[in-house]
Amino acid sequence: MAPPAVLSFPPRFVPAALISVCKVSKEDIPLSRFPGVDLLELDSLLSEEERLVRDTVRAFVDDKVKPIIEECHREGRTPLELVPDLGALNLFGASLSEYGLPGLGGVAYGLIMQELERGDSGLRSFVSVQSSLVMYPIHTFGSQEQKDRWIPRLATGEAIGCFGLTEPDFGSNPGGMRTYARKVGNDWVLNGSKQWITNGTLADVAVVWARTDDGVRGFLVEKGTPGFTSSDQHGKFSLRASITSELGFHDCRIPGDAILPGTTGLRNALMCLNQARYGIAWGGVGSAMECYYTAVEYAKQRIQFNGQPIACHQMVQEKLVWMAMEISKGQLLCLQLGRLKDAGRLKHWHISMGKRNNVWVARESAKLAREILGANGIVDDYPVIRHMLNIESVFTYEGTHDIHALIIGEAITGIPAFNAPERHAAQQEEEKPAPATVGSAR
Ligand code: TGC
Ligand code: FAD
Repeated sequence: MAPPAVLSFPPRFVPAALISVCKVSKEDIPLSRFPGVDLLELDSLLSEEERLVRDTVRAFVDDKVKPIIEECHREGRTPLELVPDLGALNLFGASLSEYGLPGLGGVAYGLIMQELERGDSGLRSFVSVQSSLVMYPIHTFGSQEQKDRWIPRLATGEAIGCFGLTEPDFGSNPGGMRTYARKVGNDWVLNGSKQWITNGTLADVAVVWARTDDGVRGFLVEKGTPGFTSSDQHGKFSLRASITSELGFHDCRIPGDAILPGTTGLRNALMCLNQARYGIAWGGVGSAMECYYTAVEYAKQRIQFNGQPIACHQMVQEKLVWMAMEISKGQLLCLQLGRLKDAGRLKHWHISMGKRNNVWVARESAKLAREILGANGIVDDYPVIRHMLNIESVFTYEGTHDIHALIIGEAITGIPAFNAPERHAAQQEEEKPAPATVGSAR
């Protein structure tokens, strides 16, 4: 059924009441084609291939993601029905070139992340984890057998992976990890736990980082291995369309060849993070673009005082301008990161600049857009509140905003400022609060 002309603007701006009056179901309304946010004609700096990749993923997000994502977020469910399409579009491991993968350059890869995160940060996470944190380490540090076994299945989405670095007591400081892999005969025996692991319960294979007698090494642990448990973490108000899990290893025996042979220390895990953080820098722009676009359209249509749209007020315009300016700067930053990556000159602290700045821009943009939408800013008829909640996870994971400040600070000064001076055990004992005496409280 062709929708009435009044419904020709993007569906998210059609009030639910209007839909029921016109007897048009949400599915019947033509899906919008996001026009992009490009105040500086940055499109002219992209190659034809880069634009094609971006536009393909943009259309995929409009056609397949947007119609279901609010429901997934409400239900706290990963949109697994999208996985075959993501695989068919070659969005898993898109920067690899073996096994029939497209071997895209850094900018094209980044644009994929931008568009996916415009849809939902959890969806971008799914693809980031699969590509940067599972396929990348298997490809870079794995044996030929490991690559042949996993890369083709991960590329199609037939297999799902997860990345276990964070532990309950070691988030920003993964170097303190307690998970231990002990060599027993030809096998390895793992003990420990990981927390906050994206896709942990879904994963067919977990890339697990563990301490050994020879330093930190990476291991592939397959679903169903005795002694390997996983359970979902509940109560999340953020990234609800993405599963987050705990992993447990209880005398978990894995074969000797489950080690990623090319891993030699924590730096290999951090190399994986570089790939994922690079994608997040672009993803932040995508999230901010969606919030900005929603706010502009809303402000032009929402009438208050004298029949005027709220966009006519200086204070509203200032908010929109802040978003537009910061998005434009974020886009330029990403583009330069991508060009440096392709030239082999990208440093890890460059990536920190991108992750830190652009996720902050997305966070601030979500807040401003929510203000502009007034009460409508808190309901999921519009994507803003979902992005606002999601970005809290993104602000924290893959290195918190402040950890990235310290990474950049170390690059500038040459002085690492992560560690406060160590406190002695006696000092810690002294600082413990005195036990409360029964009946002493007044
Ligand atoms: P530090 O002594 O500084 O470094 C240890 C070794 O690693 C080298 N290195 C790096 N190598 C490659 N890339 C980097 N970014 C690197 N940073 C450091 C370093 O040169 C050293 O090498 P070597 O050969 O001398 O041993 O390590 P540290 O223990 O002091 O920690 C440094 C710190 C705090 C920056 C780091 O640990 C850190 O980045 N912490 C944040 C933790 C984090 O980001 N976790 C993310 C978990 S995964 C996740 O969140 C997935 S979310 C889902 C999604 O992505 O969508
Ligand atoms: P903490 O390290 O305890 O930090 C708490 C606060 O202290 C932060 O504000 C931090 O900036 C500050 N702080 C800590 N140290 C310093 C310092 N030296 N100087 C100044 N400030 C400091 N991990 C994985 O391994 N795999 C995954 O797939 C994964 N997915 C995730 C998905 C979600 C939804 C979330 C929320 C997290 C995920 N994580 C994952 C974990 C994530 O990487 C960690 O949460 C993150 O590294 C921060 O660790 P933490 O939460 O323990 O915070």
